[in-house]
Amino acid sequence: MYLKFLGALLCAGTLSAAAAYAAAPPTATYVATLQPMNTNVTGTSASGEARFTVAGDTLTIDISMKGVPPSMVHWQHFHGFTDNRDATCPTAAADTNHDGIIDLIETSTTAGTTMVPFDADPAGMDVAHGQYPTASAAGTYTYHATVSLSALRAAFAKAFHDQHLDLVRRVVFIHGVPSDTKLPATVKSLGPIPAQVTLPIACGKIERAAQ
Ligand SMILES: [Cu+2]
Repeated sequence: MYLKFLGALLCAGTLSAAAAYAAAPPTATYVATLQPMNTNVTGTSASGEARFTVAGDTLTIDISMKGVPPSMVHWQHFHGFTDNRDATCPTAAADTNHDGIIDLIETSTTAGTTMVPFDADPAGMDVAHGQYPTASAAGTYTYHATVSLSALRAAFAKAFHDQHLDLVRRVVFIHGVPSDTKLPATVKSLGPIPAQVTLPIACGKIERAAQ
């Protein structure tokens, strides 16, 4: 009688543990370690981390930066190739016009195109008009956003005819030097956007991380 009761108890315990495990959403974490770029222009060494956590339909994005030009807005995105080639951060070789600066256009050979903005509404995918973070007077900032993965995938598919965000094939760029920074005319930007706004100041390749 006692053994039978114990058996039922163990069985019920195992079942409830299994149910709890099944109910927990699968999670995956991706991290990009951001290394400085164009330090000869910034005069600082921008570095930090971008962390992406996927849990069910929620993508949580956390970016933490230091050493960025202070008291100004910094554009930030993931860039990649629309044919899903593997994007990498540019090296000195990307400076094809040899002006000593790797501008946004020169990043395209290794990193592709601007894709998803880390602004107030990433799924809105409005790169040029997004609300991006402002650095403190000490040159630091943190960014936190939660995004519906299905909404982001739908917006991504509309823009790039591809449903796959494919984070591990993307790189994160942080941009921006003060608007009064003198840049040679050889430093190119995107359309009418000033080169000071789009100048890359840090880059990191997104990699799958252990939990
Ligand atoms: Cu960008």
